[in-house]
Amino acid sequence: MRKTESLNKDWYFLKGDTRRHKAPKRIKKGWEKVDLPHTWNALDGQDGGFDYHRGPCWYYKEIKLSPVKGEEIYLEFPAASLKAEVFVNGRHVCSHKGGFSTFRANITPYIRHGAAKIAVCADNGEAKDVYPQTADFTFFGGLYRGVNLITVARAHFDLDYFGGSGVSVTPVLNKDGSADIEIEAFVSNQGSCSVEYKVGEYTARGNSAVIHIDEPHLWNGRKDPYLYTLEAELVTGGTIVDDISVRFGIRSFKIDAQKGFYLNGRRYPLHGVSRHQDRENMGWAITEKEHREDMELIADVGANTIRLAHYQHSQCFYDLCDEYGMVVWAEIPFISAFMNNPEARENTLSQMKELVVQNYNHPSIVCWGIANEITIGGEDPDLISNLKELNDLCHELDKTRLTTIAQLSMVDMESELNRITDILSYNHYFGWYMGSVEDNGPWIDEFHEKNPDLCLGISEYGCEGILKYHSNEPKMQDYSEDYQALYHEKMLETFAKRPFLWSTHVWNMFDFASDMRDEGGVKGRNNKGLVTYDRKIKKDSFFIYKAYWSKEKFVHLCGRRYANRATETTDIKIYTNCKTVSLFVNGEDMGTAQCDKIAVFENVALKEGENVIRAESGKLFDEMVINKVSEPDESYILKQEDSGNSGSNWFETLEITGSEILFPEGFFTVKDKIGEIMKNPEGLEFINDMIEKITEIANISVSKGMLNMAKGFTIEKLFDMAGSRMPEKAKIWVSEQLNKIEKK
Ligand code: ADA
Repeated sequence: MRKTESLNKDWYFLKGDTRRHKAPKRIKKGWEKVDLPHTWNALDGQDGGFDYHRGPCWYYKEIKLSPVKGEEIYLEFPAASLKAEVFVNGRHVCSHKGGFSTFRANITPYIRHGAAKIAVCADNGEAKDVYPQTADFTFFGGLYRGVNLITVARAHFDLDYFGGSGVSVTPVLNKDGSADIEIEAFVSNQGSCSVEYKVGEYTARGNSAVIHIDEPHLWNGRKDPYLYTLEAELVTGGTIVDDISVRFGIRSFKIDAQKGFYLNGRRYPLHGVSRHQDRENMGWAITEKEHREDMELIADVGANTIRLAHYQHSQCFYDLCDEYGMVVWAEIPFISAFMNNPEARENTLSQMKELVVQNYNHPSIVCWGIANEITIGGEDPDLISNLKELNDLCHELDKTRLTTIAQLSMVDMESELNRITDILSYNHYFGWYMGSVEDNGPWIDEFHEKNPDLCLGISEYGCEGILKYHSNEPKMQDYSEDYQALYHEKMLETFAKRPFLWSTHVWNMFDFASDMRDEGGVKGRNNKGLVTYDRKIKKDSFFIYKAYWSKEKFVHLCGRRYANRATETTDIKIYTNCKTVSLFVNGEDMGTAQCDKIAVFENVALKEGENVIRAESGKLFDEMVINKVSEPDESYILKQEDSGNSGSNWFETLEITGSEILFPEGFFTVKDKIGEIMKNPEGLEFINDMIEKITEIANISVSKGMLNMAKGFTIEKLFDMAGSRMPEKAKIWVSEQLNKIEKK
């Protein structure tokens, strides 16, 4: 019978660039004792500077084994970031590329004298043959999901095929309401063994079998995520030689371009969040406890879908999604920068194969995401063909689910990229990086009108919300908790009016590490979460979602961290899903408001010093203290030097001669496309120079890849994107420089 043991305790770890293809024979000085899960980037991956350790590092452990004849011994790696080389007793056992999927190695032939000296080189260094290489998150290195030892009989449910479980379950819901559970077992060295199955009272046998259930209990999302368990046994002569159990759920879904998502024949509008797997001071080396906490918070906000970005997550988390009834988008890290070489292409395919094979039985998953913002570097024909191959691969491996993609905001509404996958979503940051929050609705409407046959979702949208910043007049890019909340209020209104969207996913449920960032005075972090990186504080924006999504009644006072206010009166905003809410200030009744998710009590008078603010609805209440102070608290405003936006005032020094944008005949103007301007040598020089300036003022990082993509944009369009960050004077300056360059 199969035995699975954790090998997480007592490893030795060596950080540094040693020879990655030669296993160390023994531990020398400099090796550190560690337990798994482990990453070497827990601290340097989150502190900014884009200088976290990337490269090969070694793990080493000796184990005693007394293999019984006829048994096979496997090492199981639920993840090794980003690449791994595994050695046992000095001999190379296997290589793996991809930091997020399970792989196993049969080490039986490598065991010597009842011992295995295991050496694993994990490598998160730069490479051309593994994704991700460019993305807005830290690539934590290490054996961050632990290691297991599996002992099985020679005949066993397969352990070698792309890290899968060895049994695939495909529940088919029939028109008459009954279900056929199609089961397929993959067996190694089967010999005379037969396969027997049990699902509750139902039984079946054979490598392929079907169990018919007359009245199945459906997996019905958040309401009733019912799971069945399939027990599979490998039997010979009345003896069980191997057994596994697999959970599955019976459900149907469909997506309609006009009406959105359906679960089990009923409309089931999907609204939810994206999740990254890292945690403060732990990086990716988290345990079941952290996974559960994350899920509890996601359930608490009332989400019914999760985009598990931007890579394969832990089995533990997909299991939780099944148990909580979350509808899941699963994806591979084919992200941001397309690497045009055969090995990289092969890596997209192998990571996809692993994702699908390893997660096939999870009822929560409804779609496979083939890429995220992958056209940043342009829409290369080889990229399109890579995407199509991935799309076909998903369909070949899985006939029951759909394919999807997260498009870069700028992808043309009529691009062929929108017609590769079955459904699609866009990442939009109107109201943060560009434009204004009001631009989202019209964009969605125009897309829907132009593509009435396409199932559209919004896979990312969000903005930074840093707890220490506050304002009476929240503005885009002020990083305040208040702007973040306001932005999300507007996004929720936008979505409520557009029920044709098949899903919406907030970017992001949690703040996360991105060591290259320097945002709003916080180094190494993306602060777009509804909850802080340590999961300790739910920002105000969390509660507007809860008001829309959750049935659990609550009352939440906004602005509790905006504690010092220098005004005579102040507005008090409450998020709630109760119908009425009453406000008390220092015990005095300020009245009761009817509310539809938001209630605002305007111009509430404050007394000097402490004011106790209390919102009540029935037995529910929330309380906070606001201090009336004489001077505005300067710590609430982001300081220019902390903005990571050093040259914001560069335009002050610019010399302009006119006061408006002109369009002289024969010369370049802001109506010309960047690509056209770049064909002219002087134009090219100017664009390169301007990119640097725009990067500074607009705090947008315009990479070479992005520039490539922007070639089709006019300069006017760039102005639009920069929004308020591009002052009028700067626009005129750009226009005047262009007007000096003659078109040839
Ligand atoms: C992109 C990307 C995300 C995310 C986001 C942001 O859209 O897909 O990984 O980090 O940008 O916050 O800027």
